[in-house]
Amino acid sequence: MFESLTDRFDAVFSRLRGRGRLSEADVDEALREIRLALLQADVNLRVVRDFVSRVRDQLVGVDLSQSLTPGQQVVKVVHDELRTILGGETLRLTYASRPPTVVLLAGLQGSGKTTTAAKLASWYKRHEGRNPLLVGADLQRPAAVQQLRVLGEQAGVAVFSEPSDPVTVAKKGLEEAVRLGRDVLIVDTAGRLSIDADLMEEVRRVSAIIEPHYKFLVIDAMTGQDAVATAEAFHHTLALDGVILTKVDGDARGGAALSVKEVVGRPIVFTSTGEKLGDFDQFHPDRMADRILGMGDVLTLIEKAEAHVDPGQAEVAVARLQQGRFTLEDFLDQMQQVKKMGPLSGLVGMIPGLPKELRNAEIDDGLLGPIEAIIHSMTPEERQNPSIINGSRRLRIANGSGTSTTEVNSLLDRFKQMQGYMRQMAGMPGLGGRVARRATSGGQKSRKSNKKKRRGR
Ligand SMILES: Nc1nc2c(ncn2[C@@H]2O[C@H](COP(=O)(O)OP(=O)(O)OP(=O)(O)O)[C@@H](O)[C@H]2O)c(=O)[nH]1
Ligand SMILES: [Mg+2]
Repeated sequence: MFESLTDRFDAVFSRLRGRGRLSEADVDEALREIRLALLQADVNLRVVRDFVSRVRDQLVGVDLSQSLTPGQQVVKVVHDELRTILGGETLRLTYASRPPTVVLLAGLQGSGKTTTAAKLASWYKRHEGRNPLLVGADLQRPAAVQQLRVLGEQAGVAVFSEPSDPVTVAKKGLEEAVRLGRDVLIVDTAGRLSIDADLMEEVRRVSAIIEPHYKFLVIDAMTGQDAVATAEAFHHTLALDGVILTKVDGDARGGAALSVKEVVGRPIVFTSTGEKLGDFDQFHPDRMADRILGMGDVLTLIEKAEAHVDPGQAEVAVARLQQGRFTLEDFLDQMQQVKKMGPLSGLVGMIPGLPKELRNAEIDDGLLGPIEAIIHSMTPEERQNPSIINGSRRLRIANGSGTSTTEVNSLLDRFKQMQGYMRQMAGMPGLGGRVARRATSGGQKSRKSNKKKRRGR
């Protein structure tokens, strides 16, 4: 999401950067381009107009000719306004004093409700240490409850449903959660092709009976402004608490994300970025503004690492790196841990200061496949000590992994190079220590949060 917008902003700001002073004409020109960029990102017209006028007002207040860094001033103002239209502060999710905390998901057909229900349950479990129950209240499609059961199993979360009617299922689901002592209840509901009175009446009745603490609308980012119109209609009936934006991975423009809060008055709470359970993140307006302006999103990257990377293993890996004892086996472990964090192309956008060419480079997760296959085809001894890999071993590995000896060679060369760098870094005073310290403090933090999770259960 936002790739093209990031490029457009990048172009505007690089022209301003390094300028000693900015004339009024420079600012006008920049604002005109920002306006165009937002419109091309499919942002709601009224939102664009307000955005540009607020940026202009703030820039008038700043004497840019006096400022030492006028370009940066403009960036700051745009950043703050972006954060505002994305929702300002991150929505803090709280818990009912009398559990369970009830979450209702509503939305159009195919928007991603059922997938999101399972992802949200998994998020509550993994990140918050909660013990959720899923409720399948979509009885329109015979397969809908089965789909939720399959996804629930993947997430390790129980699913309640029965073939009666949505209102009864929701009510019994709530009773079941109380009986089982579950602290979060997530209710999946039926969707329809277009907004119709039946749909609205049904979710309204489900909502009335379970009185959710959170009513979230699931919308498909790829449908752009239509999604925003949908949100307005649902908000009218249901008084929403927030929006969950799905299929962000397929939406390069980001128009829905940038318009929803201003148009509907309700923030985006989560985004879904792929088909896998872990492709789901809490939405932070400030971090998103950073990302749009090409400043990266280190915090989300760290959180993903904390949720998916085993801190114990990471510590061992760092220690081995420093001692020059990092083997191909460790390399394979690390690669598999990184893969758990989601598609590589999604991670790259979070790294700050990356040149545009790299940020937009097509990163193919498939590239990791042959590397894994090559390492898998090695004997444990070869993984520990690649220097024993001679011509015949090389051929065996290439055949076993379905690659060529050239590919095997290139992996071995790169690995040797990497070991060299690592030994150099470990030899540098200070640096090795810093890496180690960071690894240990990260580990401690994770352990602490695990403890918290256990207490929560
Ligand atoms: N790429 C991608 N696909 C997604 C995402 N979220 C959901 N999908 C896919 O979108 C399709 C529809 O998702 P569902 O969860 O079944 O949608 P739903 O709203 O429950 O649909 P109905 O119950 O029929 O109304 C499925 O194929 C999902 O795998 C996402 O964030 N990214
Ligand atoms: Mg569904």
